[in-house]
Amino acid sequence: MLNEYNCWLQSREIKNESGINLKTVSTVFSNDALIGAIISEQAAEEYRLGINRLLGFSPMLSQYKTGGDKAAVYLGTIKSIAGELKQDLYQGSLREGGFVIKGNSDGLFIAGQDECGLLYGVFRFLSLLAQGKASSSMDIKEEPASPLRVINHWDNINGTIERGYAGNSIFYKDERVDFQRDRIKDYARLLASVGINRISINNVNVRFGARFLITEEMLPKVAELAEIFRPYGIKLLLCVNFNSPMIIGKLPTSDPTDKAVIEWWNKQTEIVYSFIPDLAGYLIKADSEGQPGPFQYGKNHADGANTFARALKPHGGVIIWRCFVYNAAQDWRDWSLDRPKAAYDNFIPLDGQFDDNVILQPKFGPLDFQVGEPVAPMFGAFKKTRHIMEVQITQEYTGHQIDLCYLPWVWQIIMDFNTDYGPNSTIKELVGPYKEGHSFIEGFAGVVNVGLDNNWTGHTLAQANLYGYGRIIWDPKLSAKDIAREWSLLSFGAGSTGEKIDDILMKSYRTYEKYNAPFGVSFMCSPMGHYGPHVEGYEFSRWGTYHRANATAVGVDRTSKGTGYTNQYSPTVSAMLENPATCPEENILFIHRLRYDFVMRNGETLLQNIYNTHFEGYDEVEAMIAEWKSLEKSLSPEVYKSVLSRFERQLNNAREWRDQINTYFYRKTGIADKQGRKIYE
Ligand code: GCW
Repeated sequence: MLNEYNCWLQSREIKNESGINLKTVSTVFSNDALIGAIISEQAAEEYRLGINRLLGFSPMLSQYKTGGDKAAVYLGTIKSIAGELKQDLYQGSLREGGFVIKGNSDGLFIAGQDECGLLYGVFRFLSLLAQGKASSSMDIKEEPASPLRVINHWDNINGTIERGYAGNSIFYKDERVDFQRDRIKDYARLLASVGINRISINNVNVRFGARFLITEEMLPKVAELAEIFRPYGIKLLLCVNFNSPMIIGKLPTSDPTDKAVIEWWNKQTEIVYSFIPDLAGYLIKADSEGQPGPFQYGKNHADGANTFARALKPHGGVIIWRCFVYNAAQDWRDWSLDRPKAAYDNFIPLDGQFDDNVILQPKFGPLDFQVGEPVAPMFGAFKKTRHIMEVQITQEYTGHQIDLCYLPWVWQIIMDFNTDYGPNSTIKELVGPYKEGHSFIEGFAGVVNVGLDNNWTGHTLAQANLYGYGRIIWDPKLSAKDIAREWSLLSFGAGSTGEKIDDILMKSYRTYEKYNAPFGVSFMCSPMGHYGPHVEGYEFSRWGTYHRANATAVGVDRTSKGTGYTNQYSPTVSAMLENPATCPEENILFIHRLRYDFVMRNGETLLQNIYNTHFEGYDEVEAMIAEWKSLEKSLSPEVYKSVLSRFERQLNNAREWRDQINTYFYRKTGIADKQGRKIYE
């Protein structure tokens, strides 16, 4: 039965049906690189732990010696195994982190392109073994699609987490870095097992004591964290405050073009690297929602980013620069401003002006992680700028890990989105190493959903979102269904329980979407908290998130006749979105302002579809609860009850959404539900 803490790395005494004797292992490492040696050692240790977890015995590991005893399994790099054992596992070169798993009459070889590749190869092998898919004739070659596979923490130094729904921070407590070593190590293992290789450990809103994480006083503790993550091939990123030269350095300005400011960043960065020589770099939220940035000095974001880039360059570091830059003090009276246009308008004109160690990080959608948002237009449009895509694993707008919402579902839709800038320009085809003149997306950053809760994610089934994030960015061709199946097999084992659970997962996104704000119209959620409905909660606010419903129509016209947002896409995508008959219906109110009597593809009016989806959404939650109840006997009481109690809260939430949305539109229109279902006055 599931031990929630162990997530997808369960202890499970399975039968070894692989046909391989997994007991004797030779390590074939070349110990030339220090960090590489640490990672290879960890890979071997993970093999030992993993076999113990799954088969209940501890294999014998020994260093390979020429002429020594034959082993059953060999762990090394492709190069070291070719050199020592004359096994030609792969000619050519895989990407960093790639690996080969190959069985032949000489044994089973798990070989990385590099040491991280070995580590990932070991984890893949263990995963396949646990899924009953390992065999003595395996022949697998893999390499990650995304070079940068990043986790972002929005953890605050006081231990709280911005948009965190699974307890307090695993990194901080009482204004300081404070953590349980074992817990962090277990976390690093979970992340490495799905291929994560970068982690930012503090909130992008860098406030209070967190502003001093880059000082000599706080760096020793940060360096301890780096040391725990290092053997797992995970490098740290630190979020910095743009005004640090003033806050820490007591300079009169933080103007990124000022000589003293440039000098200050160079010096401070040297200090940072003296504590953490392999720091991946900095991450910054500038000119965004109250955070300082270059605009306050009349400078643009290339001026800002390049100053950081030059300070980091001598150390091999990068600056990851968020594109969530928009005017957060808008006037609802003004229909001409359109927040979703902001990121493109601010950054596309700067394409080509960023140094080669600047990586931009736009959110996947143009607004803010809403249900039913289209993919942002800058993807496919950048040609000379390194960039990654930001998604939320934490469920800020998707139910706070109270409601079940399986996110790989929507990530698959994102991956399949065709930017249509020539052939091979779907998002999943664009994921890959940066190349000038191409729009390759170098990876992803996921705002993570973990905290100190014993099961890490609050909702036990939300573990599938963390797992799925790692898997889909490693291989964007994986489907949401494949990932759900893998995850449930690893978590619950073979059999109908896991199958039923992945079935529930697969329905959950659409169900959530049905009772939420209709058809991509967005931001009908409660202000600040973002859980539950408040239809006009943001309607007269300063945030630029309006739906503008009146008695006849709802939505914002973002076509070329409206705000012109659709002009930011390639001509074919723009044309597809502009036409209500071809615009995806889940995004239709994001792009169009439609009358309630607009007829949708199923022949029903928009209004009737709003009613239908909201009734259905609630009913589907009820059905999921019944399915969950049918699993009681096959689950531990702890897991069964905690998930059930969340489902019960979800049902209440769905009820509020259903009734408030339906009543709102009924009051606006005076038109009743065709099917006569209960809509409150
Ligand atoms: O959606 C908003 C969130 C903020 C968050 C911001 C961002 C970290 O409500 O909590 O701040 O996005 O992405 O910067």
